[in-house]
Amino acid sequence: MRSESRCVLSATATRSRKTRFTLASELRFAAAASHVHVRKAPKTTNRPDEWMIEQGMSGAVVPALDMRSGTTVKLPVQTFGELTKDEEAIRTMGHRDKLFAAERKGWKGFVEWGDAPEKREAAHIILTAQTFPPNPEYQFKPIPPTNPVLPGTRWKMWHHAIGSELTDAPSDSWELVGKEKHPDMLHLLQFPYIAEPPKHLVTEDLMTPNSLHFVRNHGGIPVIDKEHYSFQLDGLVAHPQSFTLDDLKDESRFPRMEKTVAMQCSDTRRIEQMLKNPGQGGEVPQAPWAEGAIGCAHYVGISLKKVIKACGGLDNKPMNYVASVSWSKVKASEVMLAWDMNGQGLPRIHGYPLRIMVFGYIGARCAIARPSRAPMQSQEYLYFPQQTGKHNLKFTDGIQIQETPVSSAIMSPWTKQVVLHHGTIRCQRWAYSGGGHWSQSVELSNDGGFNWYAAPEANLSKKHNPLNTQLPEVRTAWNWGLHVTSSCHRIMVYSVNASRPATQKRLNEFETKGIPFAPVMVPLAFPPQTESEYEEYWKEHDPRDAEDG
Ligand SMILES: Nc1nc2c(c(=O)[nH]1)N[C@H]1C(S)=C(S)[C@@H](COP(=O)(O)O)O[C@H]1N2
Ligand SMILES: [Mo]
Repeated sequence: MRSESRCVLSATATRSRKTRFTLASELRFAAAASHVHVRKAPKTTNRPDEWMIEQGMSGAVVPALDMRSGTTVKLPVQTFGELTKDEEAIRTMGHRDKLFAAERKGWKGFVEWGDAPEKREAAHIILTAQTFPPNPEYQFKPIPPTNPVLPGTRWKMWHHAIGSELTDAPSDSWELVGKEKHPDMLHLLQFPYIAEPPKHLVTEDLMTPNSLHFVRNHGGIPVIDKEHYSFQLDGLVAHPQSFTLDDLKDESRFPRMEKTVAMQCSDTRRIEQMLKNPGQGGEVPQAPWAEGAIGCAHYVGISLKKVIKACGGLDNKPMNYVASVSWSKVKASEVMLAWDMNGQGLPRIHGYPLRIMVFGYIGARCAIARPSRAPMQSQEYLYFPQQTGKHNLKFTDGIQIQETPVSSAIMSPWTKQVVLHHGTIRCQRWAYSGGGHWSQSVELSNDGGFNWYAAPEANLSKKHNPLNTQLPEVRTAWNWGLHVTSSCHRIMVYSVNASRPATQKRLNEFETKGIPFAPVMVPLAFPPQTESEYEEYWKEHDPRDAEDG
């Protein structure tokens, strides 16, 4: 059948295209019909998702190829068994309500792990005496088209497994989202809560309203009563002290400080790296960030340097979380204890009643100093050189990320959008020079990066000391943790230039017929030429086929 169809097709090669197509589809129809009658379908050994696997669209189930010997062998991939729970081991830990009871008056949903090794050990045993569902997030499955995008099932289950003070953490956190965040937020992870504003709202104003500022939580949000709040400065100072909020706000002791700060997560624009390979890192399964994880707000507070001074200055003891922010940064008063964001206090979801802001450093440094969060720095926010295989990565090989990268993003148009224009495409974007510096120059290329056009100076905000330049391709700085995406942001649009007469004519036809122009991937809604135009063409044109013989 097949060779016959080939023969028929070649015989029709000099006929018009249209005729050829008709013949081919008739033949295919005949072939399908004879198949049903004559042969019984043999049993397949394929998986139903065979095609997806072969095309690399189901990375989690692609077998590794073992070519270490003379023959190539497909290796089995990791699978997950039934969920298990060792009730006895959990019972021996004692009452969870006692183990993880409320610790501080006026603090709900807070458990101190760092200073309580026994408690940490008990929690560790409880969590390892049972299994939880495997990572269901985007590393294994396509990203769901929902909002919240990811539910964070395992994080919720971990909190419920600990119980007591942490039982309500997931629901309290979500309730706070409803109260404090804009209804248009794109919730990437429901718990711990991670969200960014939609693109059109990112660039609406230079300043980001609190309700639209991105959120990156690593756990629940403790509900803290400000009367019972105190800020403890210990470990690194000569005379450790505890301060109430009123102490810190006392202007006779600490001069006020105000600053407009652009903060971004080290994972901003991670999605571009993710599309190359989901990578590795504790954070990766949680935060498929796009370009909205950047926000600019005005903060009021005091310099951490002044508080350290009030505690007798630095002692030469080893330091914890804050130590990882260099002393020079503190000395330059670039580390701030802030209690106000855009004149509206500090939202609970952003650290109420007090948070640290480290100017020009990744968001992950903007926490309150806690020894328990040290692993975040030493094991999570690392930039791994890509030439080292994931199987060989050691935490000590990673560069600890501090300064924010140079970055920019086109927020409009979007990739795969159809743009109708008269020769000019308007782009909306943000640009940031990294490390707290403002951009010197913002340039746009319409040919994939060969020619660049600078944005007019009048459109740029005030700047300070920029030096960094973006790499052209995301692949150039791809890293296993998918951190600090700093390459040029690329979009791909379908350009329809109505300043061309033929294009305008076609657009008019769509308009007359009342048919929307997009999407461009559907079959043409009406033919681009009439049948007679087509015939006319072939009367006047030679098909350019060589004479046989
Ligand atoms: N206590 C605490 N501080 C924290 C975090 C956190 O999970 N807990 N996340 C950090 C990270 S990774 C970032 S990017 C910023 C985000 O700040 P935002 O959620 O207020 O926008 O806070 C940082 N400070
Ligand atoms: Mo972050």
